[in-house]
Amino acid sequence: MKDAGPQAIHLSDYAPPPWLVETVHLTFRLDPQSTRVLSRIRFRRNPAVPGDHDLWLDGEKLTLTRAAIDGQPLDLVPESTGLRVPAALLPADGFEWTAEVSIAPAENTTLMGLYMSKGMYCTQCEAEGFRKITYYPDRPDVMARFHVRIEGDLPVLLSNGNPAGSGDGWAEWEDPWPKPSYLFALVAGDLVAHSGSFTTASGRDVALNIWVRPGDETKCAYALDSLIRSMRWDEEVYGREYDLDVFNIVAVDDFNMGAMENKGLNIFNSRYVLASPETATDQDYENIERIIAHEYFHNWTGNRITCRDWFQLCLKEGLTVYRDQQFSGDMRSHAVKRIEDVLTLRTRQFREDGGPLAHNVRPESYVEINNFYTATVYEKGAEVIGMLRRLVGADAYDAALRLYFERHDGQACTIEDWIAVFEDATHRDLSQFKRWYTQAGTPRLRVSEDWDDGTLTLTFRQWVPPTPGQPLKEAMPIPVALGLLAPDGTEVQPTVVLELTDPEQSFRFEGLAERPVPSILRGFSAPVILERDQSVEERAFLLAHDTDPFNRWEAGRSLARDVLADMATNGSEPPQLFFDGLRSLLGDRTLDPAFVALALRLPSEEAIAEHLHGQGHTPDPAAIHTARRRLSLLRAQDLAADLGCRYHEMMVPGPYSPDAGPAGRRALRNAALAALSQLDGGARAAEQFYGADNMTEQLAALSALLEIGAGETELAAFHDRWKGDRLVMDKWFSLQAMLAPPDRAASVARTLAGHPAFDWKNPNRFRALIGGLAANAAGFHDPSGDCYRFVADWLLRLDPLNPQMAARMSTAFETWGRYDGGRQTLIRQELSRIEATEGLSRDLREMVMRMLG
Ligand code: 0A1
Ligand code: ZN
Repeated sequence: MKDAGPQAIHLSDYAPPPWLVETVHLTFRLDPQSTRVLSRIRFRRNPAVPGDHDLWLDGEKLTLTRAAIDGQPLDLVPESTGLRVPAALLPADGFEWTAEVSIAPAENTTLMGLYMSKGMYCTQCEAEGFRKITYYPDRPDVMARFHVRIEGDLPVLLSNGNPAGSGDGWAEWEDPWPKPSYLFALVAGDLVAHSGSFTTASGRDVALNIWVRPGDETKCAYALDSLIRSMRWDEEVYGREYDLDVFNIVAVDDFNMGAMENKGLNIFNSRYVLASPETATDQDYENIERIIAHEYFHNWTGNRITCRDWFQLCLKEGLTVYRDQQFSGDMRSHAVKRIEDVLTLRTRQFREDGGPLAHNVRPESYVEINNFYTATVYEKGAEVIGMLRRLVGADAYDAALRLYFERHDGQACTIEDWIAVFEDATHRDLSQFKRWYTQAGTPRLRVSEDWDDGTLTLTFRQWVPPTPGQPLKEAMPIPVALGLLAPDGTEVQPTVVLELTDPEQSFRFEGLAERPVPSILRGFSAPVILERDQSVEERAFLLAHDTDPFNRWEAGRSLARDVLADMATNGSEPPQLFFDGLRSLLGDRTLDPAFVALALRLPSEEAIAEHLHGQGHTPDPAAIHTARRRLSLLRAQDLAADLGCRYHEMMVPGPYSPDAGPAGRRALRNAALAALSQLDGGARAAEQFYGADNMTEQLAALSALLEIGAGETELAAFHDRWKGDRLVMDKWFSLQAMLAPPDRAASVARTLAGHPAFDWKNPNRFRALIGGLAANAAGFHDPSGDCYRFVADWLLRLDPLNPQMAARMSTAFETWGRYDGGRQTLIRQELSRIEATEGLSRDLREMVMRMLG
């Protein structure tokens, strides 16, 4: 790998802060062009760092008006990244720093620090946004108590912690819990609240408010309900109570990510708060529930116990994702949730792990930390926690977590601390397990079977491919959950967890009457790629009989993937057994409709490309697209009667409810609709589109129409109906970009970019179009290279305004190495063009350099 650049920061260079902060008093005099920020900060010496040290305060784009130490004015010349106060000026036993700076929130387009969104002031400080607000040691291992005063002519003035007084044009907030600066937040605006309350297990009353722009308060009920369920769940399952008198959530339209866990004042992308049956899909509701839970759970895993430095990001993110996955499973269906989570892991994380951006769950260096809020840190980070729980068992996991909260409350910790807690609680040596944090790449696991006179021997061989900077790998500890099924479908070996530790290992199962069919990696017990030579018959058998719902789904999935891979590479025809397997699934009324809907979903074109690449082929996006469409059509023809039946049966009567039951029925019904639309010219879909009283059914109908090349009238009708709703219009943009025919994708995208509603400075809208196009695999990779140019042009346009977003979206190009020489050249040309651009942000530059390798 090329060096990430001169400014790379390395984990091995970590040094504790010589100065710690006790208390912070901030006063904000709000003004769009010139907000004054007054700070009074009490510093004390860090006893762990002997000697005399300068005081380094981070600060970016700040205008310093005055600064003093213990009231003595200082004459300091700021550097571009902060201020240095020489040790000689610092009283040895501590001092009070005071300063005044001015900033211009209305000019801040980066959406980091203090910025404005539709007349509302709001902040985003993770990871390093606080330094755009005032001079401060902006690092997570400096934790302090904050007192905030906000002065401004706006009805609602919010910050972290508990209210500490308010009057006309001012409000004060006091946060009793020491926190790092990245958890600071401020919001001011003309907002209204949808309110509720929660009484904690120990009887503390907490006021809950969801703050939105006037008019949106009717769309907050589900978010509030999700918050209350999250609070109860964290008490019941993890014994964690909330620790302030108020919990505020604010929805903003301009936000780079999903949401942010600021102490007592979570700030959300409005798409993960606002929902009504008419405007939000079942998927939106599920996301709201999940993200509300995620941010709430951070109160303990992230806020009370935080990260020592940003290399430890997975300490809070992996664990919190794992906790939100457990929560969603408890609220809905564990089987369905697990399949959905694995689908996300494979689409986003395996893709990352297999390309030039692969990195450890705990990275060892970075140029721009914002580039490491990745699927690897989040989703693989969560898988690592799941494996740990599988290895030590549920009770030991609970004991370890109790110890973690007890031992580390109020601290800024590392992965070493986390592992030590598990070692101490279980008396296990987890040094090999730590490789999951320090070795990148998705392990491949090859299994072979040997049957001899009542004994089945399974031999596992593991291999971790090289990744940037890590040519050689060591063996990973892999928990393999496994069961055995007799030929009549009965389970002769219930699930056991085998612990692989060596490059090659065999396991024997003796005394078997007949040769069983092994069901391997049940529940997807480890984030690995399992390679297995398995007949179509055996897969169909597991699809029909596996008692593990994940592997039952997986059997159908791998069958579909192999069928598609064959069709795309050698034009073969799908086996009848494939359709028969699906028919019996479709006809099984004992199965959860949500599960059946997932089993009917064909692997994405992206997933097939990745699989083919892994098998040593060069994927052809056009051939994959054609094969997938053809299989979809053949399947619809073969199953037409059954699909028609299920379509009618799965109608959901009565008023809309986002619960898992009715949502699962709609999922199956809409899967049937998409299939049937290939046969009926879109008649049913058009009928559903015009008759729908909820967005789930309306959007699914529109999507079914677009997929068969119809839907022009409906697109226009949809636009007219929803042009006033930003979140729904995002769907209108992304659907068209995603489903445009491959040879027209670039022109559709250009037309959309020219649409007056294409407000490209809004992250959700930008992502809808550019992300939608990148998800249109055959379109994006059209051999003309037109889409590559289009996306590169837009990244270059966005970069000066919002580098974080531009860098994120550049991952559209991360798979370039999979494709043929022609496409590789075209993509590298675009990446090189970006790299050569003058004034490129550090964010985008780092990404492009890593992708070019
Ligand atoms: N900690 C948040 C993610 C987050 C990170 C950076 C942000 O900057 C724009 C915003 C949010 C979470 O895990 O939800
Ligand atoms: Zn998080």
